[in-house]
Amino acid sequence: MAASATRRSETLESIVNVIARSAAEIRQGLVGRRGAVEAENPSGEVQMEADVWADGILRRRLSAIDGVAQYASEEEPEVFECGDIEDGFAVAVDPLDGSSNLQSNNTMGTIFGVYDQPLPASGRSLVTAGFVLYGPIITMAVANEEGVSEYELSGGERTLITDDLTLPEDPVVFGFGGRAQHWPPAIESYVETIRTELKLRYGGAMIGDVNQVLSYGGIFAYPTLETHENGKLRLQFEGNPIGYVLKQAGGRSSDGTRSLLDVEATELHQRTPVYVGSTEYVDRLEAALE
Ligand code: AHM
Ligand code: MG
Repeated sequence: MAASATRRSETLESIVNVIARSAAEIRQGLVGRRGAVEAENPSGEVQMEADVWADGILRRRLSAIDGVAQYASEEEPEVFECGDIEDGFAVAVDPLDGSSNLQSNNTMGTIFGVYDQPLPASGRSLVTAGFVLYGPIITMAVANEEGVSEYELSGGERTLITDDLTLPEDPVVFGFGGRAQHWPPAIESYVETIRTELKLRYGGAMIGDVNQVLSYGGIFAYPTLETHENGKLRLQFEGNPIGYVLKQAGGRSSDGTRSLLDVEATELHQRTPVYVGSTEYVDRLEAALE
């Protein structure tokens, strides 16, 4: 990463602008793309027509940015090389997080992480990360070393709502993924306890659920399961970017024993348990799993 500080910050600004503009196009193009295609993503999950299409838009537009050297997506097996990694960033995206919600017409998102190292990379090499949330309105959260900003998007244009998005002090909500029958006993008893303190909010798209935690405080998890030790979510495309956003918003993340940002990156599509939110609740979760 030999580029000058000015060029680096211009590239980061371009990446965020391109994602905001792509989000407007993605949202509009969801109509008529709610069905599955006859293919699986690299994690063995059914792909929706919208997943493939959103990935195509993001790959085309992000890889064209001068200063983006690698593009990788939850929907593609390999890293797409598009520049000199010695002199550019690697961008990892989940083009449509929660796309199974297309069937029930519920919330979805686009997640992105901009890494300073070739992929797969540690969350410690993230320089910017964030997400777009396709709710009743489109919002975007962007985290960098200065903190977390939230924008409303209209036609791809960003309007700043706050440049200091921080978790509220009194946590209110929780949401845990997977089937309770597959949770290890320690997760089950942790949830038994916190459900007497917090309100359940689970919508089936990590981004929607994480944004509730960012708005109200609390904890979101897609935990370790007895059937799948590493849960469902992927480190490069989901765990790291969301762990970074939560940290910069004053909370923290964990894989059960350590910050997600400290999990060793071994494979592009590796999975990890994800626990993110208010520090007190993530700390208690780790203690419950000890
Ligand atoms: P996706 O990125 O392929 O849509 O999968 C990730 C999603 C998360 O958004 C969400 O937390 C989880 O899958 C929900 O899974 P489940 O339907 O098994 O509860
Ligand atoms: Mg996802």
